[in-house]
Amino acid sequence: MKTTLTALTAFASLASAHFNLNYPAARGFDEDILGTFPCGGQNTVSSNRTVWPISNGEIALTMGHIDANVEVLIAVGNNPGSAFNTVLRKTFTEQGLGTFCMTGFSVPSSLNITDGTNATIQVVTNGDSNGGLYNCADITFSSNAPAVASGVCTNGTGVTAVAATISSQPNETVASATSSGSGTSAMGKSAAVRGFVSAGAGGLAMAGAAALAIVL
Ligand SMILES: *[C@@H]1O[C@H](CO)[C@@H](O)[C@H](O)[C@H]1NC(C)=O
Ligand SMILES: *[C@@H]1O[C@H](CO)[C@@H](O)[C@H](O)[C@H]1NC(C)=O
Ligand SMILES: *[C@@H]1O[C@H](CO)[C@@H](O)[C@H](O)[C@H]1NC(C)=O
Ligand SMILES: *[C@@H]1O[C@H](CO)[C@@H](O)[C@H](O)[C@H]1NC(C)=O
Ligand SMILES: *[C@@H]1O[C@H](CO)[C@@H](O)[C@H](O)[C@H]1NC(C)=O
Ligand SMILES: [Cu+2]
Repeated sequence: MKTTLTALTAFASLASAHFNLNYPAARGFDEDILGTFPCGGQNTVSSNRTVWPISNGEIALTMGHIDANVEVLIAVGNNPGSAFNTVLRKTFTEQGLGTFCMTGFSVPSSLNITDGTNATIQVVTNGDSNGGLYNCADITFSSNAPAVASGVCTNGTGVTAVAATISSQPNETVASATSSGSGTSAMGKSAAVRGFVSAGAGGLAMAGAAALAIVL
């Protein structure tokens, strides 16, 4: 899938693979190394930080898997490396393909955030059978952060969030998020099978791209 997807970058806006971090702006994106901890291979801090609010922040993703576990963490500082020690949103399960807008983020007061504090947000997801997927966004906190532009942070049709059936982090789960309606344990062989099924359904959703991939 890796090489065919690389050949299909023209379809990127139609059929996004894995997931995209759209807002606050990601450092960059390389889907081939999105599984590289801590920031999907994007190790250089952006020179262009998004001004982001101290309370009621929003994070916009595009989901390329039919379901995925998602967690959001933060590290304070100008270049915090991999010190994503604070959880902003604990692991939950997202369901559905397309745009996904997480709302209501507030930083814990224990972090002593003030206007002008720099930090980096880390979004961890899964959805593939081989561990976590990552991206990061560099921000500057401001209590006067501008509102997110209209249309940037929305939920696609059928995109929703449910409680996760795991308590660990998305990068520590073996398989995809569980689908609603499946009654058995989220771990082990059945989960691995569901992960495979999810990947297949995601591929089918990319109808034109998948057809071209067969030719390639
Ligand atoms: C800087 O970031 C803002 C917000 O993400 C974006 O609108 C703008 O185009 C960026 N500017 C440059 C030069 O990258
Ligand atoms: C935050 O980062 C910007 C560069 O993106 C830098 O100019 C500024 O001094 C930093 N702020 C603090 C408080 O270190
Ligand atoms: C998963 O991500 C968290 C948050 O950044 C990190 O603390 C942990 O070490 C990661 N685990 C693995 C197995 O990479
Ligand atoms: C926040 O400020 C308090 C009081 O000054 C201090 O004890 C604490 O260590 C600070 N926390 C951080 C994360 O800097
Ligand atoms: C998108 O859906 C999630 C999960 O249901 C919800 O928490 C969030 O508030 C929604 N976003 C918007 C912009 O309504
Ligand atoms: Cu993927």
